[in-house]
Amino acid sequence: MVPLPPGQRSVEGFPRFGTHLHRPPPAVPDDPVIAISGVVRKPSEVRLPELATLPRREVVADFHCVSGWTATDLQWEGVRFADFFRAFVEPALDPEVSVSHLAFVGLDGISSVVELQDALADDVLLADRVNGGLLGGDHGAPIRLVSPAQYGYMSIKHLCQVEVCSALPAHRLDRSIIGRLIEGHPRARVRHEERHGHIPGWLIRPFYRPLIRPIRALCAKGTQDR
Ligand SMILES: Nc1nc2c(c(=O)[nH]1)N[C@H]1C(S)=C(S)[C@@H](COP(=O)(O)O)O[C@H]1N2
Ligand SMILES: [Mo]
Repeated sequence: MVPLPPGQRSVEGFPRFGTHLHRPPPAVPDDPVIAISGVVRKPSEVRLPELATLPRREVVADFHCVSGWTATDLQWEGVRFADFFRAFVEPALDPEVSVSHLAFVGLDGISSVVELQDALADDVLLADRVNGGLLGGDHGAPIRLVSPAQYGYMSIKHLCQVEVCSALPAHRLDRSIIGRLIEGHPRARVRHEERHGHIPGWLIRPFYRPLIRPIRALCAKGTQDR
């Protein structure tokens, strides 16, 4: 078995996690689209059936939440984000503009800001299936970003918008007190334990750790319910 990255503990199964766990997952629109906005010549929308023009890819990877739980050996299916970018974003770019970041936005309003180099990594998917079944509401229906090398907060569920940016998009950063306290790292690479924007990963672990036990319990309950 491959050892887990620093500070992670494995859980059974795959819990639903996120910022608004008390709310049900957002409703899936009848004709879902991924809107492309930001520094493009013209904003556009990609309807999900259009993704069928891209090659299907499968990625088996562990999923690491910054709070310290890891769901192991998830089998994701979808299209590579890099293929989506080349097919639907690049043609709309102004040759003068250089892209540095992408903001990913979910139907629940939650977003992440990812450096272009990380978003274009070979194992980053727009996934519509996990572990042999359709992606359900818990895990990001109808489609989500999956970036296995980064902490889970980058992998936006219920993806409905990709904002193309030529600098760090200040309007996407959470400037509230809580937002600053839990501020993510701009790269969030699990291998380097980049949990937080300013505090070293190992130092912040104990503050997240109390969350693991309730999550383990939630997972155990999920297994019983199934
Ligand atoms: N739209 C959306 N995406 C999100 C979140 C969220 O609250 N809303 N939470 C993030 C966090 S912190 C984690 S760990 C993972 C959890 O994914 P899961 O619910 O499929 O386990 O989703 C990420 N993507
Ligand atoms: Mo997370």
